[in-house]
Amino acid sequence: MNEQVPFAIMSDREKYLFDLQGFIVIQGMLTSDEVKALNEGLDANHDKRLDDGNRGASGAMAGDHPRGLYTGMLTWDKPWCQPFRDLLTHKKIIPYLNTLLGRGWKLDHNPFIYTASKGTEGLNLHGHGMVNLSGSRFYAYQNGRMRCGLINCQYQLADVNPGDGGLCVVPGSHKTNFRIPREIAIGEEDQEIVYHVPMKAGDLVIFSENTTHGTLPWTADNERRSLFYRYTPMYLHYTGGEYETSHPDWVSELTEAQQAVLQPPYVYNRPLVEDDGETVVQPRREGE
Ligand SMILES: O=C(O)CCC(=O)C(=O)O
Repeated sequence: MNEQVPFAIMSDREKYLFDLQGFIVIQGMLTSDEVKALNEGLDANHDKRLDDGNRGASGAMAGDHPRGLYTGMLTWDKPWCQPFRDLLTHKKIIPYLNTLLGRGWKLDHNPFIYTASKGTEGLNLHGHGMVNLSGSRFYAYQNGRMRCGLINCQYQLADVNPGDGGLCVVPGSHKTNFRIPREIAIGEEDQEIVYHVPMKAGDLVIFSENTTHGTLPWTADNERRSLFYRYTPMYLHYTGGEYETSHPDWVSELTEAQQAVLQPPYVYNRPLVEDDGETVVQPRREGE
């Protein structure tokens, strides 16, 4: 049994499921007001849609047109940026990140949204378990702790019903030792091992980047709206591009915890976000 604490923690059930599957779904992570504010922000910025094309979807993953991509939400005009800024260190996500990444983690790169309409192409399955010795994309359990490289937090802003398409995963594949065969990756063989993840608006799925995952073509009449925040341990930067070491002016509008997770990768004397949302600066303790 978990001890009673005044803030949320990752429960024993959730730890078991993540260790077993390489992903977990947290139902009702966001309130309907939070989902509404995020959707209103997206609606008000519809003109910023980009095509996320040429990702090589083949076989059963192919479709008629590319999915939509939005980035830069943290700097959209006010008030539209605010609900996206609030998610950076949402009080409910902190304990999951502390448990899976260790104390001291950071946003890896700009949050982004994938949208899809009926007929939108998918994406071949990728993420290769433990095939390569990689410090950036891994899953390990050691000394009583789970640890990952890049972690995906995908919030749904619209329902994803069974058969709609969108995110699919191969449960347990974060521990596999063999590369996924192409015929499985393109959805043509052995699809009973692939799990489509149905969710309601406001639900969250957390998965390790080394859990084999991909996208099924979108078949529903309603728009897919999936919002990604991707985090890494404090010592790691996964997705390319220059890292800003001096923060732009708008960062001073953020809370201490939000600013802490926009810091570049480093370890020593780093501000750490505790489970209760407080930020502490201290040298890393041995064993963490
Ligand atoms: O559609 C999804 O949820 C998965 C997307 C993905 O794996 C990717 O863009 O690399």
